[in-house]
Amino acid sequence: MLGKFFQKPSPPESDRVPPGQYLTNGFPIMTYGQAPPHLSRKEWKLKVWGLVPQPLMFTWDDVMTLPQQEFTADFHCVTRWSKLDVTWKGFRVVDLMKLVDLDPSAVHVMEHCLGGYTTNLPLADFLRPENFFAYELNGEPLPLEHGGPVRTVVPHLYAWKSAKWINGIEFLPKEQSGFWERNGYHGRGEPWTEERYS
Ligand SMILES: Nc1nc2c(c(=O)[nH]1)N[C@H]1C(S)=C(S)[C@@H](COP(=O)(O)O)O[C@H]1N2
Ligand SMILES: [Mo]
Repeated sequence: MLGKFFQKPSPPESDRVPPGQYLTNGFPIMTYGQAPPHLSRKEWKLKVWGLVPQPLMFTWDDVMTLPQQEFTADFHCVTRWSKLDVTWKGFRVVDLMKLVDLDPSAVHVMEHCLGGYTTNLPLADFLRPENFFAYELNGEPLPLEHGGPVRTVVPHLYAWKSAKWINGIEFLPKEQSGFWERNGYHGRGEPWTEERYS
C-alpha cells in the first residue's frame, strides 16, 4: 500500500518509526466489523470491575472532575501504517485509577468496548503515565469512526490496544486474551520489537 498516502520515513522522523512501519498522513479507520451506534457523552458510561472491592460506574460528569489536557502521540497499527503526532484531548488512565481501589493481585487488564471488541494488556502497560482516555481528536469531538465518544490511547503499544468506544475495564489475576489476541495477535504488542503475532 505504498504511494500517495504511505511514505518511507526520512530522517529525522525515521527514528520515531518502528521497524516494518510506513508513515501515513491520513488517519485510516481500522474497525473490525461495523462501528456501534453513536452514543452521546451523557449516554456514555465506563464500568470498572474484576479485582476491585465492588464494580464502579463512571459517567461523563464523573470523569470531567479529573484533570483534562491535550496530548500528542504517535500511532502504530500492526498492519504497518504509522501516524506521527496525533493530537488528542482527554484524561489520564493513572488519574482515573486514583479513584479505583485496585486489589494487589491484579496483574492484567481487559478493555471492553461497545460492540463487543476486547483487547488485553499487562497492568504495567495499562498504568503508563502517557496513556489516556481520549474524547477529542484535532480539537473536535472524537468522531464515531475513531471511537467516539471516548476511546483509550496507549501510544507505546500497537494501536489495536487503543480501544475505541471503550465502556469497560476489567482487572484480572492472570492474562486473558482479547479479540485479536485470540486470533493470533501478540499478548503485549510492542512495536519497536515487532511483537505482532503470538
Ligand atoms: N472497539 C474497537 N477498537 C479498536 C478496533 C476495533 O475494531 N474496535 N481496532 C483497533 C485497531 S486494529 C486499530 S489500528 C485502531 C485504529 O483506530 P482508528 O480507526 O481510530 O485509526 O483501533 C483499535 N481499536
Ligand atoms: Mo490495527
